[in-house]
Amino acid sequence: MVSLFHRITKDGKAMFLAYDQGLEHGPKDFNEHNADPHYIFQLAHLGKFTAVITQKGVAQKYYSDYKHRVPLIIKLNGKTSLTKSEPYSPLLCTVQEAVELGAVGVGYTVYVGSPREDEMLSMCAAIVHDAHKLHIPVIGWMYPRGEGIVDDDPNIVAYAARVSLELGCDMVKIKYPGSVEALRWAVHCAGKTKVVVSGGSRVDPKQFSEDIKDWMKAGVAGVAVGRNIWQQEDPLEVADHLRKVIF
Ligand code: FBP
Repeated sequence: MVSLFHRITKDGKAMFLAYDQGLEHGPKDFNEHNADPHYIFQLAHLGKFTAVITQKGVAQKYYSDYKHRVPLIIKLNGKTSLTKSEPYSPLLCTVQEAVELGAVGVGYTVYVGSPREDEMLSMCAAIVHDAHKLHIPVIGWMYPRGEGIVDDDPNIVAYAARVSLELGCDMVKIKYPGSVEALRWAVHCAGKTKVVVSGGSRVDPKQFSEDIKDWMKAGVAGVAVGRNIWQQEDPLEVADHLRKVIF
């Protein structure tokens, strides 16, 4: 049987280029080159990423030129970093709209532990229902957040990974919980839901490749990385290293 995520993986492995930071963090993450979505889609294509992740607006205005070159995942919710209210990420795009824009996968953030977690959990479950009817895989961005929540606490990261399985997500994106053992436990708890790790803020490229080697040892399916690619001086070189480590 063809897997639900065969269009966004290669040999069961994922190497996603994340580019939703324009909404999540704003232009402080960008320079003259990477502020331009064309630069990113080109990079995703030349760097042989298995998919690129954007919000719907970027997809609407730029993706048509790259449709047959790199698969698209649309992030269905998002928020800016300007608000100081409790962690909540509203829905901005439906599964149907995402598919019409060419997406072959969708992503949705749940801030596990937020006082508004209930809204995000039920929305995520509804998205899984809609997406699966269209044979579209769902990636849950499961980020523990809220008062008193330590977001890289291994038990909480494993809990977040498990939540994605309970909701029916096909993949879950988590942050590195600080050790290979903790990551391995999160992968185990996620069961048949595949785990991808997010990149985080930019580090030395050699260090980054070493980190990813460790993550792969824990049994993850791959990475969903943004700044550690498109903020680097030579992003294609980093992508080459990444491919060697992942595949
Ligand atoms: P990076 O690899 O650049 O960290 O991107 C991963 C990601 O999950 C993005 O998809 C998202 O925009 C960002 O991190 C959100 O990070 P945070 O909520 O920690 O600011």
